[in-house]
Amino acid sequence: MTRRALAAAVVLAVVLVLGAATSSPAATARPAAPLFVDAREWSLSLSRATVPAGRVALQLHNAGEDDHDVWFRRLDRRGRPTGPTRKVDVTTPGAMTEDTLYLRQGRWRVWCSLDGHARAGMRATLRAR
Ligand SMILES: [Cu+2]
Repeated sequence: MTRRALAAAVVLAVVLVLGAATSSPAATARPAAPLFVDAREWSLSLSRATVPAGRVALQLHNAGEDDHDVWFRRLDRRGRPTGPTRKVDVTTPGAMTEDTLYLRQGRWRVWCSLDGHARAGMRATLRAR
């Protein structure tokens, strides 16, 4: 095999390996589970109480008159917050924010982080399983 043919064979092999990599299980995994959150004064309404654990395609719609966001934190078996907080950006009235979150299996506290909003009722619980 000439040096040039060898180089071409190497390039072809690399292309084939990369092609196989892009069709790996990660690319064919189930799509993110949709979750719609409707925020207003003073409630957070979730489109479902349970989502499959894993990727969640979240749509936060602000149906209120003030800014709102939505944060998620996993609860341990005793109901205590554990692990990092997943944060979805502050969303202005009438706007929609889309984000993909990764939610481990378990119970998640969901709330609006703006001052006093959770206390006023903008909180919910979501189960991932
Ligand atoms: Cu709020």
